[in-house]
Amino acid sequence: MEKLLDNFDEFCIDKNLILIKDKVLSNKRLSFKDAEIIMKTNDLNSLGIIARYKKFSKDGDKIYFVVNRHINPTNICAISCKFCAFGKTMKSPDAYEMSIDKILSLLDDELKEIHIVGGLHPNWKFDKYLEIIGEVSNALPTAHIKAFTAVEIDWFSEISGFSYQKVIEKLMEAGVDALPGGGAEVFAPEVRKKICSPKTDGDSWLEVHREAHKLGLPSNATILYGHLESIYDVIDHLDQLRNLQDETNGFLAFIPVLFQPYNTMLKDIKPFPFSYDLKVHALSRLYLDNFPHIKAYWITLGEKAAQVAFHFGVSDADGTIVSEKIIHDAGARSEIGHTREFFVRMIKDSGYLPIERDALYNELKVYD
Ligand code: V47
Repeated sequence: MEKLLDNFDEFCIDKNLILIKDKVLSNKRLSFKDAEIIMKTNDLNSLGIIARYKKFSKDGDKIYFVVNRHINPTNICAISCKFCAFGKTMKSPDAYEMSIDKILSLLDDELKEIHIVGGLHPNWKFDKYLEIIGEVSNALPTAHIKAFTAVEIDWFSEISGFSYQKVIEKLMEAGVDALPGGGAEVFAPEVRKKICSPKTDGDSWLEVHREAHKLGLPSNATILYGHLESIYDVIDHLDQLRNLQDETNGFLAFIPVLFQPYNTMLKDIKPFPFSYDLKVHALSRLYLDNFPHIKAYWITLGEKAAQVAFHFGVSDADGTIVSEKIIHDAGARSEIGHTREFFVRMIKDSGYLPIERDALYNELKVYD
């Protein structure tokens, strides 16, 4: 593995990256200033090699994926975020609510992870959400349930009058095994105000995850990037997550989520260059040295770009997903319906070893 960095000082074009490489080689933590160098470099080749070295030092050539399914029980949402095309008002002709029977009809025995998130329904009680989890858990005890973002948990706390702790305990009793990473967006308050002013603030998002980790419930974290944020907002976001992980060690994966503008109130934002996606993924791997995994969310990146991201520090390809509404309502063009075999091939063709996992990263099958 060390060979990856042989002759680095000679072939790298941006000599500022030598300092980053030396720190990574000697396992020293990157500073805010180092992160700034990474986000400003144009030497993508050299950056990719450093991020790949860091990924290899954690899990060698393994890239994980899961046979999973996303379920969004309702798109009716009490708040309206400018970046979101999914949430609808009760009166919208596109509003929907799934019955429990409908939700159960989406399950099958192959699934190892059920990812459940949705709108903040103005009329549903907390008990309704607990019922959904209980029914899914009973129907498919062999799958892990990864459900409800910190924003939803904050909402459940508001509508039930329970503390975050009590809400999370009840969700765990009902069958939740992990929290997804959504709702983090960008913690920087001035950007948050512009893209999702009514939403749970960054401190509350972090507090929900702190509580979950204290209770032994693992979680993921995300950043929504590619809209109004600066590189300093990205670094600050990662810094806050790294600090929380130092405290709790409860995060499993970090997922950069590329903003999709269509049908949103931010539709005029110009796309960022692909180099920015690669830098965000590489920085995530290098800066979040205490996070086990960085995920390439192929739904937003697209399948081909996700394969490139495997060479920029990524160790997880998410999974089959089956049906996706939140990002496709905003124009994502990734295909749905990919099979287990698709992921095996996608990972192998990139030169990595496919590992099928469950939601908690237990290895289920090695495809060598
Ligand atoms: O937080 C909403 C994002 C997120 C848009 O934990 C948008 O394993 C892009 O949380 N363009 C939810 N993104 C997605 C999410 C997630 C996804 C995959 C895996 C995991 C995990 C979690 O969707 C929201 C928000 O950032 N989102 N609208 C949009 N227009």
